Amino acid sequence: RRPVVTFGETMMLLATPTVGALQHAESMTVRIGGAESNVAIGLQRLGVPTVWMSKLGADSAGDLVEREIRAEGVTVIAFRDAGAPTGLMLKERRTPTSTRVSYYRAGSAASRATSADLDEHVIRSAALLHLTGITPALSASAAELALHAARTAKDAGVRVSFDLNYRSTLWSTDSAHEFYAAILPLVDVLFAGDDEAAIALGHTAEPAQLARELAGRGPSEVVIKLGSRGALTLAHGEVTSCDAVRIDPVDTVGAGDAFVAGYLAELLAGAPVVQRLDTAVAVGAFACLSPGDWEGAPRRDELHLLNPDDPVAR
Ligand code: KDG
Repeated sequence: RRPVVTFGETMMLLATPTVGALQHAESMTVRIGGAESNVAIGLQRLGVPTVWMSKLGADSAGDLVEREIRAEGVTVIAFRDAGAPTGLMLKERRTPTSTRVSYYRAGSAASRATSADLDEHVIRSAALLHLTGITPALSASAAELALHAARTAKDAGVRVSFDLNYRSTLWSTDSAHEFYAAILPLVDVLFAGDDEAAIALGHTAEPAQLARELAGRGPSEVVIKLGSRGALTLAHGEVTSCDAVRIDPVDTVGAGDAFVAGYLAELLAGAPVVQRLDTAVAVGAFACLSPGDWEGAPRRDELHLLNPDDPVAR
């Protein structure tokens, strides 16, 4: 089977295990996190082969990132840059229900990636190329890389999916707008939170209207993620919506990536839109039920565990 291919930055993730300000934490847990590898791992757990491409520092954090992603069965193609570190992310649980994320990734190895770091052959032979709005926010060369990857896929007849994943701390809305204008005509399936869609369009509107306006810029399928309010898809002019699964979240970071993995797994299996959405919200819910950005991603045979009538698996 042809794999889903993605390119992105994955960081070492240090998280406080207890609630409170970081300066009073006695220890930190060592994990990894990155939107595109979160999606790759989510897909791999659902049985879809994936390739994750990136650039890492020639350091221990890079070894950790590479080992963890490989351990999930994802094929890793990551060049090592001896002149720049692997990015770092801190996660603090300042209150029991809120998480504060800080990045230490300016000048990281991934931010120095250029189009030359792409394996074009791997992209051309993919079932789908998945990109997010984080990569182009890292640097001008990474933005050029993302566009080049999308063009390479498009020219080879490979479908392109793109998650807006807007990060206000990484770039300005002006730079984001400029990039969206360039990439949206190359995108087949677009994912966005309703807040992100509003930023991309420059105004707020009802989710279905946001989807219609985004579809007008190129993508044939637009999926709006609404968190605890569910999700909707606009495809072939038709809107399909879906409720969220009711859960008590432990850690919502990474839920959007898990949602994308669930959606793409069903899309690639040829499932109808309703089923794409149902699996996506279930996989997103799973990600919220474990600490960490991707660790909670389910295997197919675990999806039924969210069913409240069936709480014990024997
Ligand atoms: O989407 C979850 C991500 O926020 C996380 O895993 C790290 O890639 C990341 C980012 O830039 O925030």
